[in-house]
Amino acid sequence: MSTLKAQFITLEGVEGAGKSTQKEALCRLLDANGITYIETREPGGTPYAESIRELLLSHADDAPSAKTELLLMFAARAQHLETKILPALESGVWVVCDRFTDATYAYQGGGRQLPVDWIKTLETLVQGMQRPDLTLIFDVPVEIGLARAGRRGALDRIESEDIAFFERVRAMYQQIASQNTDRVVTLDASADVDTVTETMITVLMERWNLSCHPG
Ligand code: Z5A
Repeated sequence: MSTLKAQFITLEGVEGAGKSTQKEALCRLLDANGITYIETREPGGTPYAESIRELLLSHADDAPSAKTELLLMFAARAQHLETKILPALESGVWVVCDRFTDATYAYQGGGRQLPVDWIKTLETLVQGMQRPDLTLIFDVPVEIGLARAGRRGALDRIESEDIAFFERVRAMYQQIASQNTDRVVTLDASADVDTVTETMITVLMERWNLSCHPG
């Protein structure tokens, strides 16, 4: 059993980077080490925030403006953070979250090209000083990620953006990684699933001094 304080872990990357696939392996590592955790995602994670997710990702005739999209991301986040993430961390339960505020910097800041200062202001309003303890960015060339994501079927509203949008998203993730080296670890997600998993597990076992390998 780990004696670390409950960790807030986020997974990030462009479409089809393999976050969901690798999240399962990460959770197996936590299980093997007797760590109590919850899995969650953004936008969403609570019933109310999942309703906002539905609004954000569905195709509608009157699609939200970029500013509306940004505000809805943070509205969902405020609810998620206050009612689920913080209570878990405060009770000693780790949180594994598929996307968080780095996705807002990447998609609304990079993809939509909204001012980063707006995002910083909303981040402070909604989160105060709360930040993830560890962020894993799964980095993959956009064409590879989109091809993987496309195999899953119909694309949602944001997935339907063009290549240039996702190139800006990826570039912003790379910038975030270079500016937050204590918090962010970038993994090459273009390799096969097992190779990415093994690299990730090695990084995590070293970081938290874990002894039990899930395999
Ligand atoms: N969004 C935003 O704009 N702003 C925000 O603040 C937040 C989010 C929080 C929903 O995110 C959308 O919200 C997202 C960003 C935006 N939009 N878009 N577009 P999401 O995380 O729910 O949805 P997603 O990014 O579309 O997830 P995804 O496509 O499912 O990606 P993934 O989880 O990284 O991939 P995966 O499901 O693990 O894998 C996809 C497929 O590839 C699957 O068939 C796997 O078997 C396969 N795969 C995975 N890894 C590999 C490797 N290594 N090799 C080969 N094949 C692989």
